[in-house]
Amino acid sequence: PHSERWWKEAVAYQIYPRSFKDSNGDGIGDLNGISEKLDYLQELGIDLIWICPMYRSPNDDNGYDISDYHAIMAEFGTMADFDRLLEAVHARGMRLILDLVVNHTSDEHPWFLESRASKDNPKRDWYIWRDGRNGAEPNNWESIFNGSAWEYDPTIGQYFMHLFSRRQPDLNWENHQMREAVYDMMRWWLDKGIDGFRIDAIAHMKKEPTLADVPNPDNLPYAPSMVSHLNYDGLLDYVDDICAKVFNHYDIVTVGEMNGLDAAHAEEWVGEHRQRLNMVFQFEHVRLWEPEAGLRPEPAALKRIFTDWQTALEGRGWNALYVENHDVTRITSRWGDTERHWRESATCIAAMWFLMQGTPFIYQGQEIGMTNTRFTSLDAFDDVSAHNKARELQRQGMPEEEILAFLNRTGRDNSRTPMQWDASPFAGFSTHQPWLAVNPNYEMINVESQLWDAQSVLNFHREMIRLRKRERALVYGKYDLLLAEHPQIYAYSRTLGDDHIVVLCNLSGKHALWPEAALSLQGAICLLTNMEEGEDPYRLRPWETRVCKCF
Ligand code: TEU
Ligand code: CA
Repeated sequence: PHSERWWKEAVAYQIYPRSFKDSNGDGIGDLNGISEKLDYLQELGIDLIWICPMYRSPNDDNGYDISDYHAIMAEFGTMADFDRLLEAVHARGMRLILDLVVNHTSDEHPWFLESRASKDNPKRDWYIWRDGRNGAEPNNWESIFNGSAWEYDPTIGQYFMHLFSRRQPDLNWENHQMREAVYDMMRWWLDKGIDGFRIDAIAHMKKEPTLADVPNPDNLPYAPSMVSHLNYDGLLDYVDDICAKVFNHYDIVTVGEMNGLDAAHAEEWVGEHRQRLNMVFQFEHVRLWEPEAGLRPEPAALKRIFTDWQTALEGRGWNALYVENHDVTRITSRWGDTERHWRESATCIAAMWFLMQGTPFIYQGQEIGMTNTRFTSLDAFDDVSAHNKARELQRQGMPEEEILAFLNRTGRDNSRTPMQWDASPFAGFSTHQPWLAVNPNYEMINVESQLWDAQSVLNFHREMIRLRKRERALVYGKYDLLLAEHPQIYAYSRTLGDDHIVVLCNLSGKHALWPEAALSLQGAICLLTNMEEGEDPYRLRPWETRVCKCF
């Protein structure tokens, strides 16, 4: 059994502030916009809010390039606005966590400006500088955002490492002075009273120490140099240092963004007795989708990955549950069927991931079934990584329409379009043309139209959240996979003491049946469903989900 913690019982909601709500009509979401919508979030049943970076930033990567950790991005408001937001969240009994971006800073951060100024600057070693090799980059590592991971800086004539954009130089975590400065910054926010952090790109903080080339004989498109900085040996020593010096002194929740971790090693990160992180956002189910983005995964693959994580951590550590965020496409477009079964697939997938063991994180707009958008020109994209990718594909000679189709299918901007609040111009997000075009389907998909529709995706989420709060088995209960071999149905149970709840999801556009002998629903009571009751209890219609209490 699991120990009881507030953050295990919480339902979390991720806000991408630029796209959530614009309060002052400049087309850009802001902190006061978030404050305006707290009633909405509370009514939905949210207890924990994570806001993506709202710090001072030149916005090369929408705030993930921070130039001042102690200031608010001018477009988002002021520190007073932040303090008011934090207070209002707490007044409602909700909690707020921030994005902690310390793998890198902006190239406009004063630390970097000092570091680049001269070789003997005391902060030179706070970043990763190397001489070139034969007039070229120090090694063949690639940036996650395409191109070399090195940028030449003419001031001194050395290169600095950037795993993301060239305007996001990587901090050197081997340097203890730098660490102490970062720890002071963390304490500053925690002392202000925030409730924890989501730790950005934590998987990449440790680099292979010799910075050796990584051979790529086959010219693989997916950066092979990842092996030298993704969950690299010794990374946990950094984590232990952060926890010992900062996190463990506060009653907070921490979630690491942890690509490159599999279920077999999850316990090392979140095993409760280890006093490291509380949870990680693992990537295995997200990466099912690479590199052939657009193909819906087989239910078998989803079952394997989620079941591995559920089983590995049972009684030992806690999962963070999610299927959407600001870096991936919308889940109904990715795993569901927006053409024929938009509402059914949005709700069916919701029950599937949300009711497992762990703290669920809903991404803004997911609760109304927002879908991928469609841009008609490359200029319409905002994301720095999309533009880098487009340039690379252009160089490879891919025709423009194909690039457009590829980015429309895979691009991160799909999940960054403005939140669709109502059917008025600009979807009620703003009174002004937004920084990124509203998804053209906002007249059909928006909060207002779903509020009073009992069958809506929004009300399904609301009911599902209420159900989780009512049934402790859905929080602390043990997970067991059911109908393991069924090709269409993802089914599992949650058991706590005498309580036994079964979640059934037909992840397909076809009817799905199973024999009663494999899973009996005798005497079961239906707690939640996305359809009217059918005639046959052992048949699920396309994208039907049913959550039942069994006796
Ligand atoms: O994303 C980082 C991220 O997704 C990597 O950890 C991942 O391993 C990589 O994309 C491989 O697919 C975070 C933020 O969520 C993202 O928005 C930022 O752009 C990025 O860090 C840089 O700060
Ligand atoms: Ca604004």
